Amino acid sequence: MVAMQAEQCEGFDLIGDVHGCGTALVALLEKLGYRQEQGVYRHPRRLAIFLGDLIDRGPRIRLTLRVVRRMVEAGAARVVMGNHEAYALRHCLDERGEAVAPREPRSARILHETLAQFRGREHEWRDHLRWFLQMPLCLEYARCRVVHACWDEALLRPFLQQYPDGRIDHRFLAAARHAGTFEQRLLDRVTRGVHLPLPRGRAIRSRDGSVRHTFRVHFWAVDPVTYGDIVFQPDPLPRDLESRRLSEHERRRLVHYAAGERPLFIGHYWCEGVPALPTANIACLDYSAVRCGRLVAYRFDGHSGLSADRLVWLSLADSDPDTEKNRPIRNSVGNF
Ligand SMILES: [Mn+2]
Repeated sequence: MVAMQAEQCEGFDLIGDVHGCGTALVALLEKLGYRQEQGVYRHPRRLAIFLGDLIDRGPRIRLTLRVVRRMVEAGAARVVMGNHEAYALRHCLDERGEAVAPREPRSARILHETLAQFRGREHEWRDHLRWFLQMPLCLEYARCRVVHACWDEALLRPFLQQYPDGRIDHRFLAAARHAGTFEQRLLDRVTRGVHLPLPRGRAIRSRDGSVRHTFRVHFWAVDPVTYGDIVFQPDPLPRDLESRRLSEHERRRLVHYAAGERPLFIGHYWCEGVPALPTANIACLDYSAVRCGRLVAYRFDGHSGLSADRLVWLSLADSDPDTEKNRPIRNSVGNF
C-alpha cells in the first residue's frame, strides 16, 4: 500500500499527547476505524496526525513509539515534535547521533520512565532518538496548522523559510542548547508555549507536589487585561493573582493567534473535563490520558469552523493498564 498524501485523503484524525499510553492508543485507533495491515495501523481514506509527546510517564512507551513510527514511516500518519521529544534530543543525543545518558538529575528524572523501559535496548532507543530529530516542529496545510504547543508566526515564518519541511538538524539542535539563541527560543516556544514568571516571591504548588515559579499562558485571548484572562494550566493561580493586571512588558511577551486564522491543532496544555474547544479555530487535544484523563482525537474534514462534536476520545479509568496508578515506577515531574 502506498503512502497517503495529505492532499488526497478524506480528512485528518489529530491525536493528542499519548505519553506512553500505548494500549489506549491502539484502542483509540481502532475506534477511529484504523486497522492493522502488515504491522501498520491505517485508515483507507484518512491520515492520522500525532501532536507530539509520545514518550515519558506511561507504561507502554515502546509500544507507543512502535505503533506511531510504523504509521509515519508507512505514510499512514504524520507527527510533530513535542517538548518531551525535544527534551530527550537535547539531553540524550550527541552530535554524532549516539545516545548518551542525561547528565543532570532533573533530566534523568523527567526521562526516567522512558529510559527504564528501554534499559537493555539501547540501540532501539538510539534509533528512536534519531527518528525524533526527523519530526517536524509544525505542519502547515492549506486548511489547518499543527504544532505541539504554540503557533508563533513571528518565529516560525523565518524558520520555515530556512527549513521548509519544518525539520531541525544537528546544527540547529546544538544551537538550541544555548539559552537566548533563535534556535532555543523557537524550539521552546513551539513545543512549550509561552510562560510568564510569577511575581517575585510567589510560587504555585502543583497537585503533584512540584513548585512552579512560572505559569503557562495561552495565545488566543483578545486584548487580555489580567493574568486570569490568559492562564492555561490545570493548577489554578492563587485568587489574588487571577485578577492581577498584566504589565505592558508582560503583554508584549504574549503571542496571539487571531480568530481569522486557519484552524490550529495543539496538545501540551493539560485540559480537564469533557473535551471542548477553547475557540472556534483552535482545538487542544491533551486531556492527560496517563492521569486517568482521556486520550482525545479530532476528526477534521477541512471545515474552517471547528466543532466539539468532532472530538472522539477514550476515557482512562484507574483500572486501565495505561494510567499512572499502574505504572511500574512512580515519577512525578511537574512544570515541564
Ligand atoms: Mn507537552
